[in-house]
Amino acid sequence: MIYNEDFETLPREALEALQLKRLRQVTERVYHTVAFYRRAFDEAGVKPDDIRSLTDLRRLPFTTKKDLQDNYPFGLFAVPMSSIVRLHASSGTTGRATVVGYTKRDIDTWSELMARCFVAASVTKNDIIHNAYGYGLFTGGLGVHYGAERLGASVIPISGGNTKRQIMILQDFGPTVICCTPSYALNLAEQGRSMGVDMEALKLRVGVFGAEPWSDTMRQQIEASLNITALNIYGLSEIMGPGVAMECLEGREGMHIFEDHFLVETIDPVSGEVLPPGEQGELVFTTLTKEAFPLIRYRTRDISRLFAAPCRCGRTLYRMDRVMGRSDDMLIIRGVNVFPSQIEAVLMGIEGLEPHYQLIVDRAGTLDTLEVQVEVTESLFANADEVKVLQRLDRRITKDLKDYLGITAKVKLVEPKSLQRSEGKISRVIDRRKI
Ligand code: DLL
Repeated sequence: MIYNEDFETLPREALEALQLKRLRQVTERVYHTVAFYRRAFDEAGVKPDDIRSLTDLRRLPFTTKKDLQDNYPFGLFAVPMSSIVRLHASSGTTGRATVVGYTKRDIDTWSELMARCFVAASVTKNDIIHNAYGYGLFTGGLGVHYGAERLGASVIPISGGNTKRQIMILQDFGPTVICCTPSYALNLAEQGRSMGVDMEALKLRVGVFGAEPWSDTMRQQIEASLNITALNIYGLSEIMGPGVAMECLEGREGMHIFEDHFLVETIDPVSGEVLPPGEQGELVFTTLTKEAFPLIRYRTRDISRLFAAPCRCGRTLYRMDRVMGRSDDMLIIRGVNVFPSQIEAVLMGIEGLEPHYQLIVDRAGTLDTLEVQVEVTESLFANADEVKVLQRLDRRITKDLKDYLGITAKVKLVEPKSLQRSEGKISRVIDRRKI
């Protein structure tokens, strides 16, 4: 099912013509309304008129998180405050929050794109949506909420936290769709089970999960524990919030990017060189229609790759692969680059382990060390009076991490339910080197 057939299935040529028209408009506008862009374009020796084709995009300078921080809070807004109807912010892990603003039309566009996401997930106005993304400055809660309302579905604005109450509502209100972070979905399933609730018997049929990296194996775990189809949704506050890209039920291989509103590139994170589709690199977005807070070539730090192949759903929009991680989350363990999601994939491939793990990075002298803490299953734990079983498992994990990723890690098997559970975005890495 497709929400906006006209735009989601545009032939590529027509789509590219629309993108160029919009790109020219946005560059013209930011040059004349945002001092930061005028300066940046001037320094790069490029004028809005120089943008004659989509490849001319490469002549424009990148915008980075630091640029946003330097212009905190409203310095990059392209409209007066009187036209702003909503502010959101993302806290980030370092430095100042990033503040983003929306005009009425921006909220309208966002609602439509979120409605597109729901329809891609087969959601209709007859569905009841349990929205456990946090409401507040985080874009997840309200972004999803407006999209659900646009579609005409019934929304339960439960927000994050208070897991016991969430489980009660899942039973009593019978929602058919759940939206939250994948780590929180697992947490809900687990707590429900421990309360004696048959989580597979709930009315839920589909989940729209995002806001943090997750693996395909984790998808299978969620699908099995809640008896649903789990789909991936991507977005970031700077570009809009949730709904920049969404997986479709038919394809389930990568998320369609709403390219009529966002121009996407992948670049080599070191050289900044633009990469062809299929090659892994950092995602860079240019907003084509945003009024309040347009961004030109924003470097997301998210590592992924683009798929140009047509999808059986009929959408002509390119897809992006699941995000491997952020370039700033990449761990370098004794010279080997590794993302937490790759470690997750190895762990999830081993029987006897729960999808709950934590990575602890430290330094011994000049060497970085990695400890992988992972929970073992209840059944294994109950029978584990034989120390041998645990030892064997420990050796297997150590070997697989070495064989598949080339990293040497110390493995620590921990009791079921002993690691901290997520109520929103989970943090997998504890970096003791900074302390
Ligand atoms: O997380 C927006 C969102 C809300 C997306 C709800 C999806 C669902 P921020 O807080 O600004 O916005 O964080 C954005 O989260 O740059 C990625 O690193 C990460 N991220 C978002 N979606 C995914 C995903 C929201 N599906 C940052 N897979 C992004 C992996 C994701 N990482």
